[in-house]
Amino acid sequence: LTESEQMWSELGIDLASHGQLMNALGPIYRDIYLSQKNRPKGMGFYDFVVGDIHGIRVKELREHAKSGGKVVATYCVFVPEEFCWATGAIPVSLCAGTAFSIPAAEEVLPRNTCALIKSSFGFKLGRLCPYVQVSHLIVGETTCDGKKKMFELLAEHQPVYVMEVPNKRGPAGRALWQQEVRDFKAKIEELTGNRITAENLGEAIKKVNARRREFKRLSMLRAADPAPISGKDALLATQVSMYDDVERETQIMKTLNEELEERVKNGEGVFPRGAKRILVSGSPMAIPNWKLHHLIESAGAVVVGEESCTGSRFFNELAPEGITDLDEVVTALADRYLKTNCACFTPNCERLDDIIGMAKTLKADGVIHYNLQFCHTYANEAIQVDKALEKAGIPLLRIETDYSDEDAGQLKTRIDAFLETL
Ligand code: BJ8
Repeated sequence: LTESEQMWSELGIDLASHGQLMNALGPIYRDIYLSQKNRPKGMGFYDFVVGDIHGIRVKELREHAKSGGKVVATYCVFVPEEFCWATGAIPVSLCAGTAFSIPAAEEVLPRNTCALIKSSFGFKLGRLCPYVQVSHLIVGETTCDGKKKMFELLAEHQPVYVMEVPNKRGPAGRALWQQEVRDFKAKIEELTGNRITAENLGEAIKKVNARRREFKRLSMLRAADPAPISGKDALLATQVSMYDDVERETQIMKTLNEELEERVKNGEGVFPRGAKRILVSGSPMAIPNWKLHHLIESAGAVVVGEESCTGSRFFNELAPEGITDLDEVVTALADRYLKTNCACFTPNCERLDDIIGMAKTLKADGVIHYNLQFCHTYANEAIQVDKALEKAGIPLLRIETDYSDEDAGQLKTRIDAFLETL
């Protein structure tokens, strides 16, 4: 066994199936990513990370665990990662974006469940993900019914803690969320044995904000024509930073942004000037879900932004800095997370404003709304998105899909036709 295989086997990974998954990922990454022309040099780090996706980072997490540190796995951007960093725990985002793990999940879950839920659950059942295996606690949330119920089943296999996210943002919803955030804080303190103070939480907030600021900077650089980076590469940077070390990511993104600033200054880009510009909005895209971006960019258009949890919802809102009273920081932090414009809220008008605002700032020619099949919140909210964009005069294409490649041909036809109209 190689060193990595030895580690995976100690973590209880099913080596045979896992080997198939790793073997499949390499060629996909080569086709989708490495075939791109004129990529920024700064993407080299991400190529390296994906090339050893279950190796180096897992090894770091394992060493952290061996020296008494905790690893906290999450599925959603509602979970305040700052509490983890403040107590010396490491948060990792788990959301899974491959059809490979779905057959294992479908032995238990109904088939008409969204691909993201099935893929996540399948990673545990199939013992395919070392990040799941290495974590001490999985944090779920009640953002949608499918996830909520899946977490009950997941708890049969591993410790799971669920945060209740309100349906409405009014005073009652806010009070509930404030309490949920406080309970989660207590849970992390209990898990790690470390107290959260105004100081360590303040430090954690600064670190996470620094990464958020670099992502906001990247987002603004993508407003240039020609776009200095492909949508695929920008998406990858977000996906990786969700499970990587926060300070390392900040540094990597800073270097990448400096390179992109030069490109913008020199009028250099990855697509010709005047290429059609698309804003993607909707459900999150977890690694290795690059399907829609790849289809759009293969058709000659460039994705200039993502209004999603693997995009703007991950970094747009900064957390409050400089508050010295612990209770006040926690309150302000909870309020920051409540501003996540997820379709789980009713109403969720703020998201419509975000989409229109981003489309304008990023000079998008059109928006493609993406929702996973069987995701009722996003599918139904797409109707509101449609109305709001029509009013704003922004063209929209609505796409519903899953992780399989079966509909790739049909999607390509629809995307080509949409681009023709722009
Ligand atoms: S804050 S978008 S990461 S919940 S796609 S599992 S909603 S059926 S992912 Fe999400 Fe948090 Fe909201 Fe963001 Fe359910 Fe829909 Fe599946 Fe979804």
